[in-house]
Amino acid sequence: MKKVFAALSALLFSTMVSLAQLNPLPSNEQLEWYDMEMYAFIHYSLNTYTDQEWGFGNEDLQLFNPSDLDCRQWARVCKQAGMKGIIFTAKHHCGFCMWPSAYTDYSVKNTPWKDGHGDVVRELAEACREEGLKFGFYLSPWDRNHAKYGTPEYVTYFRNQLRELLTNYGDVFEVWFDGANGGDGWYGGANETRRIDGKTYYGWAETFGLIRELQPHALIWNDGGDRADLRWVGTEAGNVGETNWSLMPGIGPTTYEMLHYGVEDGDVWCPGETNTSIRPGWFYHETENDHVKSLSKLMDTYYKSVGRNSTLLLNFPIAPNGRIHPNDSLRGIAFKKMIDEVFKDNLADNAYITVEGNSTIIDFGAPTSFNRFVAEEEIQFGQSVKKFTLEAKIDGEWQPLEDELVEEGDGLTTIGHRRIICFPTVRATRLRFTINESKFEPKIKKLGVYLAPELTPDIPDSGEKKSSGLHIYFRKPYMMMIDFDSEQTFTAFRYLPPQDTKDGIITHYTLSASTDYQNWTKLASGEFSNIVNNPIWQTINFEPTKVKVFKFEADKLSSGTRMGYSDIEIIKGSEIMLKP
Ligand code: FUL
Repeated sequence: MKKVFAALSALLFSTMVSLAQLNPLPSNEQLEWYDMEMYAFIHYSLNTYTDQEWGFGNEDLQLFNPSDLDCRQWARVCKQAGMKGIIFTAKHHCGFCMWPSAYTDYSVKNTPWKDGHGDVVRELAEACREEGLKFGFYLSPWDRNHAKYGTPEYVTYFRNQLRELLTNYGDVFEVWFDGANGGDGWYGGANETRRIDGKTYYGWAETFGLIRELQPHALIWNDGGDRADLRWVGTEAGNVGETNWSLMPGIGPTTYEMLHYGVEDGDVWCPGETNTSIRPGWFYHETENDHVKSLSKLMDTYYKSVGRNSTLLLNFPIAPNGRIHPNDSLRGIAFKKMIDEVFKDNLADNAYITVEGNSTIIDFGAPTSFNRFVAEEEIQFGQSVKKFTLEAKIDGEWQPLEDELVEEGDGLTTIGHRRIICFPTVRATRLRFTINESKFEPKIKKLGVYLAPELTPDIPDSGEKKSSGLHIYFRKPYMMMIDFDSEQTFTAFRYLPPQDTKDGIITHYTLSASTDYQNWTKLASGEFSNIVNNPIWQTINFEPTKVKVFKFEADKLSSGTRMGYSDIEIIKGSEIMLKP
């Protein structure tokens, strides 16, 4: 009898194991993470004072002396903007530490701010606790300041810093390891290019082990190597695929498709976190003060992240005075108010609901106007739904509804934690939701039907190409020329990289000018930091210069052999006020 029992339990156990393999499940921490829905990124470092996106690693420590640094203001703004936590750039690629690390001199302790006695990480962690927000940090693995970067000694340094952040600042909900490893940097004065293999160099298994030991509830975000708890969604534009599985293969390289859409038969639970900034850049730039994202753009981002089985990690940059700029805080708070307004009244609550086979029919009893549909799966049992349809009964006829935010198809694919479908307002008596395909018996937790107010884009995008009036020609595949009928005085050159491909994006450039096509003056050369992941307008400012012809050379491309561009803009001295 005992033997039979043992055999039966062994069978049961192995069936459970293989079922678990077939249907990986989220951890409790991942379940709590979905429910956070939105949390903030804060980008603040020496870059804030040099107007850069990536510091080189030799920026002057004397620059860090904010007049009015107030982490409580950051926490209050984020809370009012509906954020449930904050992830802070404790160290960005330049290597400058926002806490007084014992392992480097390149930190707040050697700046004039609070005579070197300040600790931004501590002030923020405390402010988060006071406001009831969760706290997390970004620790850049790439360090353009450290002399030993590229050797095993640096990895020890990196882990020592990680230990400091994990042990001195209370509970941490997420640790963010950026995947960027651009190559060149200051590196203690060596001033050279160093390449590492991001998948192996940092010894992720051991590094993750440290986090599991010191902060067992922290989630790990990583896009450079071993699969962690959360994945990047392959873009910084603020959207994940309409098909979005929370699964990934446990090992092996990832492609854009895998990151953006997840992998239906993946064997580990690794949901996508959608990260984007409330402005074009991650760090503060005065020239972007009027380019804070519009309410309609932010709502679009919300539908394409939280509404697609993901969360939204929304960045607020800190201005040089040490506070979130009023343009960003007002927009952030308006964003939260708009979300509340859209979802305040679930029309399904007062409707009569029946189930017929795979269909759920929501009967409103009378013609009712709506334009949003929400469905949620019981995600703790796994993600099941592959395909569904939606129909509205209008004037006695069933009419199909489609997701208006997708470019191809009806967009009615996966559901997961929460799926929001947007469509033009219909006036219907009933709504029919049918699950057509699923991986296993689906469990639906909630259905919602809403009427969102119409939004007029508050910052209209005219779609006008700024380069259309310019005379542009190429001397070589990597050399663009722009000439004018007569000499003119210019102060800035702006480049918008290709928007639909990564081929031909210029990462390093040289800009020269001439008045006679023979004698050239170099105006600037350098790097367009983070341009591949965030392909936004890049501005090159220079002293007012008389120009008949510009020569814009691509010293390095992200990939491909021909420089690409979406748009070019050249600014005359008096046209707009730009920072010198
Ligand atoms: C990128 C970084 O290179 C950017 O500077 C920024 O921190 C963003 C969140 O991740 O990959």
